[in-house]
Amino acid sequence: MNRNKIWKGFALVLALVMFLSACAGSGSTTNSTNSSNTGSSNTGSTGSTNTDSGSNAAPQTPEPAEPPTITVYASDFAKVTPTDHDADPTIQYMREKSGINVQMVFVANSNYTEQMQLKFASGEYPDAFQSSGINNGAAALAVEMLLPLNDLIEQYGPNLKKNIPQEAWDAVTLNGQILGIPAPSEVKSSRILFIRKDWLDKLGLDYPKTSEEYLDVLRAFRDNDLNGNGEKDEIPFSTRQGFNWVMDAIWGMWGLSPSAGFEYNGEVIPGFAHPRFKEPLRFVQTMYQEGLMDSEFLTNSSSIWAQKFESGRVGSYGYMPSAAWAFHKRMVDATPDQGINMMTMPTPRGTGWDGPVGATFSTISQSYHVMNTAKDPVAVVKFFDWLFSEEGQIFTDLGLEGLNYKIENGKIVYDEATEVEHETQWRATLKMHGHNPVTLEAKYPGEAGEKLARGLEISHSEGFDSLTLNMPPMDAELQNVLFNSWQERAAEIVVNNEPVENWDKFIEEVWRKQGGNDLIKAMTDWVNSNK
Ligand SMILES: [Ca+2]
Repeated sequence: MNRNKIWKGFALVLALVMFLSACAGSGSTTNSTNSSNTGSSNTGSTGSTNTDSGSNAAPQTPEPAEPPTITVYASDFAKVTPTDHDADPTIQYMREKSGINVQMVFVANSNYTEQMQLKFASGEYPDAFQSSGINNGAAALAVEMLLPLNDLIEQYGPNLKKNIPQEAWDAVTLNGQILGIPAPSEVKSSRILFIRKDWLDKLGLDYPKTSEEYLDVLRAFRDNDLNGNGEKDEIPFSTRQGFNWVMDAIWGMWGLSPSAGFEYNGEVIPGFAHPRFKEPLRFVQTMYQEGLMDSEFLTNSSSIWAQKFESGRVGSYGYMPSAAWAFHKRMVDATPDQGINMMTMPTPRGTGWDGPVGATFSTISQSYHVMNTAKDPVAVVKFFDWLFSEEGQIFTDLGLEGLNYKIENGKIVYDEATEVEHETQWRATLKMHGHNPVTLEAKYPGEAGEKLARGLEISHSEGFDSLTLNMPPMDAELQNVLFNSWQERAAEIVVNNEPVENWDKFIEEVWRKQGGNDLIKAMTDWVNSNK
């Protein structure tokens, strides 16, 4: 039976999610955030003050003619990396322009954090390494070894100061100490809805502005054979693997995100435990019951989900604003004869809700951190400052003139095919700056740039805060309560068409007693102590 199959698949997915989060949790148990990053006000004015000194050996002043050397460990982002760094034109250019002899060490993206954990455990310390903030990723495993950068940035980071907004600094700051260099997020509201604009045009409809109008659009997508094959095979809305993050903009019509932290009655609670969560839950139930929602939404893997929208059957889905062009292109490339025009759209306003809509703000896309064992922290800061200069931004976004782009009549003409041809894509791991209109236009001329600019513009016009955005991962059990504990019951209500009012009862009488109260206490305590 179909339902039986759905549940079996869902249980499997849930087990996998729990397994993965348990793995992630076990990695972060060594993370102690009570770090006493005391002392070492390492202003490093000579560029060679070493913190673990005490032995007071004569400072090694480098020869003035030789550029300082630093080692930087970074994920390879699953790209091809240069084999001979000293012969590679991109590495050479970066060293020459920054004035720093950067030694890149690439670590496989698939298990970057685990590998960094092993390196730290064996005493292998790079001068700088990549992470995703100080509460997650590799930096969370070595917080007590991160060098505070406040003074160095003040002295050697004019481009850092100019290009990094306060909310990004906040994501790497602990007790007033700046413990890393954040890459500010290119987007603000982190999720967005996509919709088949060509289907809207065929139907003579505008972008829906309210949740009710959105339902009407989805109904029209269901009933009008818009892919023209004579079958009622359209999937008005599709999503993947339970209530995956790609659905965030649906909850966001009522200003909620399931795992984000919201203040309610003097406590900080996750979005799904908020009484208002019943409204989007009712919306999802309506979608499912009316055949507007992919009936396999509990089990769709990301590749099956992609197959569905790439085949031109899906009318709407959610994803990241930065994919505004890439996802349209994927669909057109896979199904070129349908006249597909996938567009991002502002999040419709949920009935009865007048607060902010969209998704939680994202503040950083990645970060780099200097270890307190670094011999020349000034050189590290200078290198990252160069990455934030216009020259550095053009380098990470567009590569090298003559290799990846040329200048014709004063305009940058970028050739994407050269990236694979010359194996220059590895630069993505050093992309630190946020939105740069010059490189965006060069990289995505015409329709591509227009679609991306629209997605970014919408992303900057909506969204809301999560009070627990920078909270470190909790232990595996609480992580499970936060991400998984609510999903099965919510799916039951949606699929079995149960009264949505049962949700409050579940939260208050079941969920709170099965770990929910502990989670709420952990979230509330963290927010109160980090105000
Ligand atoms: Ca059809």
